[in-house]
Amino acid sequence: MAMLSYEQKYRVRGGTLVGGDLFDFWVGPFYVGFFGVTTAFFSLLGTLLILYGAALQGTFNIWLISIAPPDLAYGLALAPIKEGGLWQIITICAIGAFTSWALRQAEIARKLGMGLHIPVAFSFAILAYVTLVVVRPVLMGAWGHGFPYGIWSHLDWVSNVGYQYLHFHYNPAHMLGVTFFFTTTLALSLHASLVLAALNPGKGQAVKTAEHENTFYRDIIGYSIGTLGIHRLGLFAALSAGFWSAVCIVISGPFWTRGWPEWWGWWLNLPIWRQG
Ligand code: UQ2
Repeated sequence: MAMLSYEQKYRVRGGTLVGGDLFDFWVGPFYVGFFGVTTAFFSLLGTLLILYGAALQGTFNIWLISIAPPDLAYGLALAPIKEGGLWQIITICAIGAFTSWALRQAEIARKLGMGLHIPVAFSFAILAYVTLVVVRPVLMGAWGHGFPYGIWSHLDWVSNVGYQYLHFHYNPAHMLGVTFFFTTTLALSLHASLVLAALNPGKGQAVKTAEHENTFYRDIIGYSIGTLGIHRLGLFAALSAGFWSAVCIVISGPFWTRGWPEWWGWWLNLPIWRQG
């Protein structure tokens, strides 16, 4: 892969969290590091185990491959390989790979003297996944509450778990999650279109700068959040989406077992309008 001559100056030594200088090198364009090795190990092992599970299942149709968690009867015990044990090992590989990836991001950020915003942001995605397959199953007492690893089957799982609580859109944390997901798309579309508009003024015209970007929003809504501000807003909205998603599923079951519409009884029962 091509590497520009000036990139050589960013190939600096140090910043490692584990392994010192031992894994402090690159393979082609890729930084390795201790966590590059562990990322590769867990990803490869996890992928091979998924392929083994597909072979056991008897399909290599990408949409239909599914690795199911153990039956609820196994509780929080280890299950036999073909009875959900595969799902348990694949889950360990996934968490190992995701965590290694975050720590590799942290090592590279440290190496370059940058902030740790990228690994912190990625950690919210890891948190959401771990909430689904570890925290909630542990709180509910069985690995069987985890979701199956399959493109089609995980959609069925989401649908079924949603209907278990009658109407998931009445879950207040779900409302916050959805709102933040939409806010994220709104913020990114506003930002991307604004930047592209400033950079593409038309043939022969000079490219516009942040002054024009600010002025556009001041003219149209009387307010500009600023070039740094829009990125702070975007990161906040995106991390909040992941955070509230994790909250909305972890409270469903461990802390609320009835239908979510019923949760709003507290509002209907406020003394100012409650009958009798
Ligand atoms: C902005 C600005 C940018 C931007 C955008 C805005 C110059 C390049 C998109 C406008 C954003 C506003 C007003 C906030 C909107 C609020 C929500 C909740 C979506 O002002 O500064 O920098 O990209």
